[in-house]
Amino acid sequence: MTEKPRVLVTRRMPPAVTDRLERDYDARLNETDEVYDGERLVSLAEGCRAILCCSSEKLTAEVIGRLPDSIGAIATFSVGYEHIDVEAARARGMRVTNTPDVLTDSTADIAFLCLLGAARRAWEGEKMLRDGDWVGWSTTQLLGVHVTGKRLGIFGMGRIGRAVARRARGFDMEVHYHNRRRLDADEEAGAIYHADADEMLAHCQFVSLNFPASPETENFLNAERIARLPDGAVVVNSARGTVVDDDALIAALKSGKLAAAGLDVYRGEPKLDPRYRELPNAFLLPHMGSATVETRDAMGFKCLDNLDAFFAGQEPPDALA
Ligand code: 8YV
Repeated sequence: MTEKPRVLVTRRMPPAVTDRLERDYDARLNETDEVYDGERLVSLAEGCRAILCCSSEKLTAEVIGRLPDSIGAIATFSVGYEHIDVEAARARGMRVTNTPDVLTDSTADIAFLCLLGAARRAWEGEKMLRDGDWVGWSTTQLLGVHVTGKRLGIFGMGRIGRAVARRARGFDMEVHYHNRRRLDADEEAGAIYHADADEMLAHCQFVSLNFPASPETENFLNAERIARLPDGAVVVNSARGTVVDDDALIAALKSGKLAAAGLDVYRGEPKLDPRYRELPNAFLLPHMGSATVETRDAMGFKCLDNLDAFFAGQEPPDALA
């Protein structure tokens, strides 16, 4: 019998994924689910042939450069891969894979939850009720921003952006989008393309950010861009915290320039800027985009499909490098 390949698994996996890992691999599991820094990653990778990581681990060029030669593949349990220096891995002949498609719908659902939660003041309502402060219904209590029929601007019309657009159509929203390339008419499904992101802002009563984090998209939503939005706009970020300038967003939420924001992601997670917690018009979730049983299982299985292909000498289906 051939030996099972040893794989370093950096975070605790869902039970069904752990079962398959233990069946097919000599899995070095993380029972405590602590987040490994570069030092721990390098030492725990000793004797392993692959790493199954999450976006919580930073696989910088420096860390990748120190990994043992035995590491042939890095499979990340995420669609985003800004935490991995893919070029550094490629230079060392390591394969890198991610998990596209399977989290599209759950992430778009959370984007829409953020949109509705922010617009309709869901947190304030729930808090009032749970704190025992609800003295009864009134015509002017917790009035929010009407959603149906409004204009939504989607920045980044990849899989998740398009899934957000499908949900918006169910709310009769007029969908505008900015993307590096214009989509085909069937993919567009009536959405209005803007080649210039800055020009689109003036149309956006709602904004949904759906593009990956990169040095180019750092602080994309800054003070100048927020100033171009109509007064009372609602901003949703389910992409990455770094695409928003926190100072600018917080100032606009405080001044009333923006009616509300719905956020699922933060710079420096899990330590978000503490000022967000003080803002009643910020609807905040703890990075839950892909957090359904079905999606997390599918993400883990996708990592394993990629590793299975790698160890079988085949092309991994979701190869980035
Ligand atoms: C993951 C995500 O849960 O896939 C992504 O890029 O942001 C989330 O869905 C998280 O990154 C775990 O690695």
